[in-house]
Amino acid sequence: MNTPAATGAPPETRGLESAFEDTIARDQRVEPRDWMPEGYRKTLVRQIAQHAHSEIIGMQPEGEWITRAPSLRRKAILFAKVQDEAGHGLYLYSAAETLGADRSDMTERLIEGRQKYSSIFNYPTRTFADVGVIGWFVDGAAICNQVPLCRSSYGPYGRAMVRVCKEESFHQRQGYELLLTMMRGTDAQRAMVQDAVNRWWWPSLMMFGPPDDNSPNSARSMAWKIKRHTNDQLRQRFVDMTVPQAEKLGVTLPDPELRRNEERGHHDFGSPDWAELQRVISGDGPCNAERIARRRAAHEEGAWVREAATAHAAKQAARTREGAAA
Ligand code: BYC
Repeated sequence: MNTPAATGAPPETRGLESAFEDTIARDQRVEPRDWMPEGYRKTLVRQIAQHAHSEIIGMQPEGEWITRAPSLRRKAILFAKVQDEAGHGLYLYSAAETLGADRSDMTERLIEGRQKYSSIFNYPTRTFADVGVIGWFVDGAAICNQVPLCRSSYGPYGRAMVRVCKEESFHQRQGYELLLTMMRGTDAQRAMVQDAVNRWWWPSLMMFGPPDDNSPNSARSMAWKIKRHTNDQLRQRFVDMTVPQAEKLGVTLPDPELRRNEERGHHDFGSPDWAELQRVISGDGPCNAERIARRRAAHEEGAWVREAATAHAAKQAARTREGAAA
């Protein structure tokens, strides 16, 4: 157990540490000004930075389709969704800043490959059906993972998740509605949907992370109530939620082992290729290099905006000082 004595906390922080443990035990929120163990702060910065980077990199696979969307309506919807993802990234960077992380440092770490982002965004979007399947699977997986994070023990993270989840629900429904429309279309459109489902199913299951017996961070994060469920529990929830939706849509999920297990009250399913997940996480997925190169270029192209904003802030601060001195 992580009692103050067990963690070997120095005497001067023991009272603080037991107050922190008490907050967690009572299911109350830890706020930025509260004392927290360094491990708790570091775990949160790791997870929140990775989450923020995922939202920002996640704009790329779908963003590529904005100019090619088949109608003005689809273009407007996709534009709005990709903009929402930028917004999610910004709330999350702000949440990480409340823990003392520096935004430009996080960006540097991302483009130097020292901080991770979700494996899912390293796969290519080949057809417009991929846009629908990303909404259905990827945003569906995000909802399963993130709704429990609304109760995360760290206040700013949990509160950011409330708004993010509302928008993710809209994203998921737009994806599913797009696919329903395509399934009512031609044979070629139905084939495009099935092909996209086949390509995105396994990578979507990998979004939940490695299996529980190979997830080094889960136990600690769950004890601190940063994570509320294990990777496998959330993966199961996603499969159970998605199977009836696939039946309604009229597509097959590409897993011969997938079947309802009445005894367990859940679906049994096959195992994703965990070696593939490791490869993608370590930088060797189909689009890792392209995603990072694009992010690096966008960061460099935006340098003048950051410089202008800094110069403007300095001018305003000088004016305020002059006003106060006058
Ligand atoms: N991809 O001990 P584990 C979105 C890493 S945004 C890459 O289980 P943990 C959306 C993991 O970080 C989707 N890396 O870790 C956006 C750890 O490495 P480090 C992002 C992964 O933290 C736009 C190592 O593997 N969502 O949905 O307990 C459009 C061992 O793993 C992955 C979030 O970030 C992966 N799939 O659990 C549409 C949600 N899996 O850091 C949609 C918040 C594992 O020790 N994050 N790793 O070097 C979480 O819930 C957790 O961090 C995870 C991993 C479940 C992802």
